[in-house]
Amino acid sequence: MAQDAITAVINSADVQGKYLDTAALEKLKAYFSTGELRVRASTTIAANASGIIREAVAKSLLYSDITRPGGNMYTTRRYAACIRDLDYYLRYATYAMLAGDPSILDERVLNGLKETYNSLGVPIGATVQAIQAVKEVTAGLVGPDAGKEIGVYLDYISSGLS
Ligand SMILES: CCC1=C(C)/C(=C/C2=NC(=C\c3[nH]c(/C=C4\NC(=O)[C@H](C)[C@H]4CC)c(C)c3CCC(=O)O)/C(CCC(=O)O)=C2C)NC1=O
Repeated sequence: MAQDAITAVINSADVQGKYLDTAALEKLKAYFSTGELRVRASTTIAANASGIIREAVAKSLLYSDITRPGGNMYTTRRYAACIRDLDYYLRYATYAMLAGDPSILDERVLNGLKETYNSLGVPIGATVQAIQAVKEVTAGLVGPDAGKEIGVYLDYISSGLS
């Protein structure tokens, strides 16, 4: 089950039958103190998602062998599938950032993804490069602090694929 920063610390305290310890409380403090930042960033990302993806694709994939005949993004259908995948990554990373917890990514994005990519010949290195470009473009838009918050979850997807 996907959880958030609060249920994560509560569940682990409950397993031990204890109140939250100092480390758990510090985690919650960090989560609450960045709350407004994360909510604001998610609003900006939502309003600019398609532009972010377009720019990230231009920075990382366009004019490479991947978009030429024989490349995995060649043909409108496959190009659109790639854009859609990047859109999923940004949207789910935004959910995870709001939750302050990556478990939603394991559950709804990464589960079986690597196997699917391998069986379809979707290049993972190029995908990770594109996700890193999404990270940079997003940080440029939301600023360095919020960029770090969303970056954690885009990196989580990149590592999960690698
Ligand atoms: C929300 C969870 C979720 C994810 C993550 C997801 C990913 C996903 N991407 C797919 C395909 C694909 N993904 C890509 C992506 C790319 N090709 C490249 O060269 C680029 C590097 C890269 C974009 C960055 C492409 C081109 C396909 C189509 C491959 C094919 O059918 O030949 C497929 C196979 C089925 C389909 O075509 O729709 C899945 C399941 N689906 C989901 O439901």
